Amino acid sequence: MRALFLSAVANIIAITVAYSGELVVGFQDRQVSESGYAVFVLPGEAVEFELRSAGSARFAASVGEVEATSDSSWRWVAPSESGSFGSLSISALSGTATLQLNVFVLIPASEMQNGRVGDFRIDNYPSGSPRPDVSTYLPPLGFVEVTEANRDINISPHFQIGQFVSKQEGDWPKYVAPGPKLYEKLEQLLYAVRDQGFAAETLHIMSGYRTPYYNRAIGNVQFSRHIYGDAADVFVDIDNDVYMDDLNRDGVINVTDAATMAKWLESISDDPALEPLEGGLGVYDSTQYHGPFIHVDSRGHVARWGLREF
Ligand SMILES: [Ca+2]
Ligand SMILES: [Ca+2]
Repeated sequence: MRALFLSAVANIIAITVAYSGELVVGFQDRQVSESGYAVFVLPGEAVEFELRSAGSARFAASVGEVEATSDSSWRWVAPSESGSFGSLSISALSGTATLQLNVFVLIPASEMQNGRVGDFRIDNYPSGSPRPDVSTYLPPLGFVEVTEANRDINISPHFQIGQFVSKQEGDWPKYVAPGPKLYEKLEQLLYAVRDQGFAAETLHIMSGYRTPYYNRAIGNVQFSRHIYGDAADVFVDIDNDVYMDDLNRDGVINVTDAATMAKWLESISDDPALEPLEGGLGVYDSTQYHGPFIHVDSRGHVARWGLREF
């Protein structure tokens, strides 16, 4: 017990030192040090925020109510209006460091009627679990209401909520089960891509969240991570032609480019920061419907498929 406690303290100190000079904030079992991440909350839910870097900070909220619980922690209560959104700002009292977070107040899953939120069909989530870790397969507690007004809001520094909406038919609003760990993992993948000399501003999300209804319609497996919001099929697309780029620089674009992208993600999997983001990684070849891509998810345990060496 004592050893566990000491190791947890050591981790926090190591992370704080690594980000020295920036603000590091913990909330909801997460820790962020960059602006642009989103906080997903149920209406009226209280969230504890804690400053984990040195110094003191002030906390400002465009929505909801905030009270300081110490000089480095706050209790913020989300607005009661589901579907609303706003921002939080944590600023260092000395220096210029500021951390801006976006807020999405979820539509509670309990508001679904006949498998729908409004006109948008979601359908029931499968019961049970294909694995002993049942918590990974619990239905989402709520959904982000994505509209033309908020689709361009960031959920992480380089990704917007609109990139993750299901391709199923229907008008706005659409609904997305949030996957904060997935978004952190995609940021890490993007950094790995940039480290290889590809100046991508984001990754192309071919498929992000899928409702159980849509997932079944396209014939996918029942417990697909896409229905839990923590999976995405992605590729690098700097030239913006909605097709994978030539990542291994061999003059052709094929499955070896997807395998190259998978290799880059695997190459950073030893990073302790990625350990809580562990999950699935699959390589897919092109078909007549799509180009090569990789599947990435943060299901919490290792799953690999389609990986290959060239
Ligand atoms: Ca391309
Ligand atoms: Ca290639």
